[in-house]
Amino acid sequence: MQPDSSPSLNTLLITMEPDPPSGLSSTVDYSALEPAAKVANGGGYVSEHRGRFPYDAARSPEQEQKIDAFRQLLERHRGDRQVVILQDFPDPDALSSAWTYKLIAQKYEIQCDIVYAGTLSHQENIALVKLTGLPLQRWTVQSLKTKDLSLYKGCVFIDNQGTTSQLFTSMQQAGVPIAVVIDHHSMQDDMKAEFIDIRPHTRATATILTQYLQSGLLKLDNNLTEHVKCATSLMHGLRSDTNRLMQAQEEDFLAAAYLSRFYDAQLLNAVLQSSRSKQVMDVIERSLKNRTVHNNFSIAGVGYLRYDDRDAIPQAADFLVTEENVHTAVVYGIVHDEDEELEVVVGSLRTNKLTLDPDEFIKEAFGQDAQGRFFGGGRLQAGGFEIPMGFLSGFTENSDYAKMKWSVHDAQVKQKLLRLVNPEQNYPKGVN
Ligand SMILES: [Mn+2]
Repeated sequence: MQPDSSPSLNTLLITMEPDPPSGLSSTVDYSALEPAAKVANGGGYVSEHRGRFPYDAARSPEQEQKIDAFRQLLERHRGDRQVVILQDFPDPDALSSAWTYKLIAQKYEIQCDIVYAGTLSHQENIALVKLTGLPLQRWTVQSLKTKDLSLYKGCVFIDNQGTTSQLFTSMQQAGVPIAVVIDHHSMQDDMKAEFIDIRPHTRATATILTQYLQSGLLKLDNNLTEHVKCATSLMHGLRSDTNRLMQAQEEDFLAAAYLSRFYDAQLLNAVLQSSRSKQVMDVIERSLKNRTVHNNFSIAGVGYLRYDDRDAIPQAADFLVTEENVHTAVVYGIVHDEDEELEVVVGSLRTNKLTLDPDEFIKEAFGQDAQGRFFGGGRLQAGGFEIPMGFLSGFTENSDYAKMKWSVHDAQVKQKLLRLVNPEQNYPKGVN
């Protein structure tokens, strides 16, 4: 779900080419089926239905305005080159939405490079990128020094607001203006961008991008392999951010219904069939062993893990939250990258408790850094955090020292979480 990404794609054994799409005939004239009917919907507004698919979402005037503003933005930037920045560990929702943005922008002769700075670590994400040929580049902060950022007339944030990307600061420093932000996480910082579409109540960014497609910004064509693969990735993104559609709302189902005309079910199946690596299984095992349950919260520290296995953390949290009498799971560990001398405490939260807001919970638990930026945040039922280790950072061969370092961080994270989980225990009632 949340974070994920690496070029270790060679670990993938599957190299199937999907069959050519056998979708519905694109010659069906829906306007003939539904002649210019004025359809009122539950939202209380009336929309013109001529020429739309019968199950097409009726758009509110606000949505229409957004789409118009977006169209104008694309028009203004005709011929530009833009960089689309994903979170350091991009998930299927981010990957597929960015690809869709790129294809839409292409129609306006805007050339986009989709980049991320971290790792593709979830097996499904690696499979998705490999099997669909999703155009993606990894830019490390170091490699940025060799890039000419002045080529880019704007940067674009999709499924994130820059707070989860190491590239954000470099873009700011290079003076690349923020052209577009499309996201469904709660508003993070006060962002200044030319076009912003942030919908915290929408379950998936893929739903937003699918609505753009439905509005006619780009007509998907069953005969184009790239379109079929992109629709398949959107279906995957949408499913993955809605817990296989179990948390989907009407707009997500409508988006999925639209995508069902174009996606390749066999290809999606191949992506979903990808299996977990041994390392991921080991992290899940550690999370099971180390978990402690307080007030229906399951909390597990998993110690050190390699940067490439970072996505094992949300997967372990997904698993822990399935235990009886547990409504919320938090799993965290120290992620290290030996080559880049990087160490960071990474954690994931999953909850089934409707009254628990992961964004609020994480912000409250860990607070802000010296610059006033939160260590994490979330969306419905899921959240994540990353805490830099500062002076204590740096991988060491000395195992006693490493153990000591882990226990300090483990205790600190636990203490912060338990303050919220067991408030009474931590704030004893006054003597009077
Ligand atoms: Mn998302």
